[in-house]
Amino acid sequence: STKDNLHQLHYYDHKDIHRSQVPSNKISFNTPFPEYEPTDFTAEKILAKTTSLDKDPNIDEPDYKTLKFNKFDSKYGCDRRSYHGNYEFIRFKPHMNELVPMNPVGRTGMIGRGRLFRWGPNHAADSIVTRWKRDSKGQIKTDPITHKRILEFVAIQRKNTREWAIPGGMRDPGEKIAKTLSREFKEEALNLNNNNDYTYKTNYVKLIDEFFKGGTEIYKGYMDDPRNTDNAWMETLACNFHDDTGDIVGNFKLEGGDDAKDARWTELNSKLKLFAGHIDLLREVSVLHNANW
Ligand code: RP5
Ligand code: MG
Ligand code: MG
Repeated sequence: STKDNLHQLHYYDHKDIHRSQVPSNKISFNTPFPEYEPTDFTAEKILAKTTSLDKDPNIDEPDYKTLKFNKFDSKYGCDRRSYHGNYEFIRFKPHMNELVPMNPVGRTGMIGRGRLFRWGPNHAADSIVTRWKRDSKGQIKTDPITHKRILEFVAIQRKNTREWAIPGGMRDPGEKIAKTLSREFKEEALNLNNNNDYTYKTNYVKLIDEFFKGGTEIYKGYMDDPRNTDNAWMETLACNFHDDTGDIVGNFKLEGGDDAKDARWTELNSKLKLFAGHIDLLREVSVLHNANW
């Protein structure tokens, strides 16, 4: 099922830092793996000391002990709960006493936080905005083989990996998840942060906020993301916002912004090659609308 796919671990490499190999039968932390020597990696940017609460302290800082794991941590405005229930803890290294969150899916070949800001779950939200594919007369197109109607979704191209993806991003401290969904879409697919036309922007924002009230939850849980480590991982809430008539989103002027370099309407089907586990989210959307896949 989709949920199982999303729990896969693909062992993506970080640019020049390589994960140690984990055979598929040794992914689970319950399986003994005494030879396991994970790469210890936390990016410079994450390690750099700061007073900002956007980023968690390192294990050698006194504040590390004050983090409220498996709880909502009000000091950081950060939800440290996993969608999969309470996560467990593991020694950072076998000879060390410090305990760190343990990836609920299993070993990734890497310890530390990699490029992630938080220990444990790092919460994100993904907006799957869809409409029917139509011909010039406005008729919905169907697939010649399956005879099912074809959906289109808004895809963005990520600046960091150049891969196409669903627009989405990290939940800001204290932010409601519904806000994350619309904010990231406005930033990445509409580039509204860089639009100075005030009238255009306010009208547009009203339209979009209204449209974003009618979402359907597609998935919430672990995301098989290239940044995941044994101690820090992505979890996401994905929502579908569907424009059945095409009259609302049809007016959206797509433009990549923030961490996206491009944004486009893209046919939704099983042949897409997308970032992380995003293809599995789209499959669920095709099922929801009984659309071609
Ligand atoms: C993925 O990373 C999520 O599905 C979401 O799309 C994304 C959030 O990270 P950034 O886009 O902020 O890098 O796991
Ligand atoms: Mg973003
Ligand atoms: Mg993003």
